[in-house]
Amino acid sequence: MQKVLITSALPYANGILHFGHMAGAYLPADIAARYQRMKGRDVHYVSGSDEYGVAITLSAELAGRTPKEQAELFHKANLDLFLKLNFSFDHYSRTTWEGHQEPVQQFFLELLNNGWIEPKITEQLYSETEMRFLADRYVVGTCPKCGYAEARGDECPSCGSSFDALDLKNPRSKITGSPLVKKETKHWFLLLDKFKPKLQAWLETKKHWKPNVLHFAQEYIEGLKPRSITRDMSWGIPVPLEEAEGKVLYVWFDAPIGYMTASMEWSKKIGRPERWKDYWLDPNVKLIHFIGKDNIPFHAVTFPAMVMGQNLPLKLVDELPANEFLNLEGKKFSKSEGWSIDLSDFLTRYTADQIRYGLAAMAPETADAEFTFKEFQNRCNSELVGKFGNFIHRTLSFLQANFQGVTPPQGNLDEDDKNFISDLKKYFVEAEEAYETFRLRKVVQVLMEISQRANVYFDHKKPWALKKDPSKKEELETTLYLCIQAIQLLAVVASPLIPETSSKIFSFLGIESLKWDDAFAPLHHRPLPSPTTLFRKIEDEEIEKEIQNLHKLSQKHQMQESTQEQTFLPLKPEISIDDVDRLDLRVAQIISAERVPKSKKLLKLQVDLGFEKRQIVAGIGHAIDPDTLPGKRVVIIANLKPATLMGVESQGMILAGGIDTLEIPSLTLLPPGLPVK
Ligand code: B3M
Ligand code: ZN
Repeated sequence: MQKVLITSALPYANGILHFGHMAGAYLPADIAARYQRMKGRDVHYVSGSDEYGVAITLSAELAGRTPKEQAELFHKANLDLFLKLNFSFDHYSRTTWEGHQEPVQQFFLELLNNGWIEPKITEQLYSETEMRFLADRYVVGTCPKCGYAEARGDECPSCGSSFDALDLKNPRSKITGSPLVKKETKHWFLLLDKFKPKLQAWLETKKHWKPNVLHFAQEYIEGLKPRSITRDMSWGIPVPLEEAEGKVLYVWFDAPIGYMTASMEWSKKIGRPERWKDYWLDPNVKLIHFIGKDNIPFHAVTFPAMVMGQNLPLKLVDELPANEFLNLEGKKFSKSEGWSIDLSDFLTRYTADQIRYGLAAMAPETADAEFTFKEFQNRCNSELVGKFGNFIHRTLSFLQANFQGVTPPQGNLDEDDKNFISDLKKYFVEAEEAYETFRLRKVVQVLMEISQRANVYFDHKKPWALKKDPSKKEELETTLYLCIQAIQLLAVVASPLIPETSSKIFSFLGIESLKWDDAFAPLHHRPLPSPTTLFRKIEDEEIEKEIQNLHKLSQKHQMQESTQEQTFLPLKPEISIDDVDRLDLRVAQIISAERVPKSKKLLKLQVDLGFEKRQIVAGIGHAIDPDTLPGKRVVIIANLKPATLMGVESQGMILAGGIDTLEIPSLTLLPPGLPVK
């Protein structure tokens, strides 16, 4: 049996996936997996969250969370979205699961032992203000290839190039904006240039790949250089060498191995720990990576090179159907600019199948494409309701009204019937070709052609007229029989694309499901249940509201950005009332205040709690004159562990809403020592 191994790019667990991602790397994979299973093939379909690397630490830092908290949050959120959209993963893993580390380190060690990795003392970008090396997304600068000014340290979102942060012009810190300097440190390099002949020969066998993917890969191979695969940071898979303490592997080194470790985790889960090998070590398996175009260099060149350097005969990618980008209403999706649709919110108003259908119809397969609400409405209404749903509904209602819901026998076929069947068979072949070559727009198109053709047949045969003429009984039965046959075909062809709807249609036909090749299976004399509505119509007002909401959201973001960006720090992770309860807040009266010698900021305060006196060191001296403080009443944290600041003991902490509001007026009336609620 043909084995098929399907992967979707592991999304970074640093944000919620949007329509663009779904249409690019995710929905096409699920549709392929479902189709391949219907073909009776042995399918293994995995993905998972990419949780290491700077993409996570940086976004966590900006959000005031730990990398672990950040990854946890978005792993759950994205998995939730996938489930709501009815994704059929065999397993959805995450790169922080405990079984990921060892195989990744093993990968590294084999490449090292086989001479494909070398250490080198190099200069890396260092921030003197932050006192740390910065790499990848911590660095912004001008793209060496296209001149885009906001390129990231390892890749350019504008032209898709992938490079080293040192290649950027005018590099600066993403966090502080400060310029970066070069400083020496030791790193390990994957000698990509040495793989060039192997990679070139291998790519020769991939002539059937999409031109965009193939050209990108070929051009990229031309300029291959050794590439650093280690980083000076702590969030990641440790480099498995003693001399590399404190260094981790670059996220693009560990992430693609995550496909394989996802299969390992799945194997463990199903209690057959060696099962992953049936997919990863069998040369007859077909491996398909579904990705967005920005991930082409890593999947067409870097990861294959890493695989080529292993001792185990691991699978190399066979198909790489990378998609282009999906835009939204004329602009790029941008969460930060509020130009985005919250998918989980959208899913409360529209069904998973409506969204799957809309995305497939607008998929960016050969060029960047656009998602518009109007087109979404139009596709859902005039196609799903008007053509597809209408044909199914009119046929099955007719059957209920005139045949007591029982499938009639097929009689002799006339020319119209024969033409109808032959067209249906032709469309079926086209649909199969489209699925085999991952062309979702074509699938959508064929599905509508079948619906359209079936409606034309129904109209032409006029069953409502045939039923009035008893001599036409057999013709009427045959017409109905063939229409139900067409419904069965529609259910099969639609199944990978809109699985929930297909299940419903199958249930209308009194069956659970069908294999792909059984699409024309004969329909025996069977009683069918009454059909229900498949799709609701989307009203103009709903779509107007969607468009208005998008514009409102983006305006809100623009306003917030101008006022908020510099002024407010992001909120810290949520705490519970129990956390608050642990603070003992008391009113205290300041007795005296003086400066701590040699410090600009620190003041030494003596305060009276009513039941005892305390010394507190407060960092407010740069903004307040100590002479104004004696006599004032403030709130302090009275159970804070004492600390020593510049040699002076501090037995508590003053709460201040800001320097100007150090004194909270209503409290000045309260006696010292009172607990604050
Ligand atoms: N996490 C990039 C991305 O989400 C990266 C893909 C990894 S696939 C091994 O676009
Ligand atoms: Zn660029």
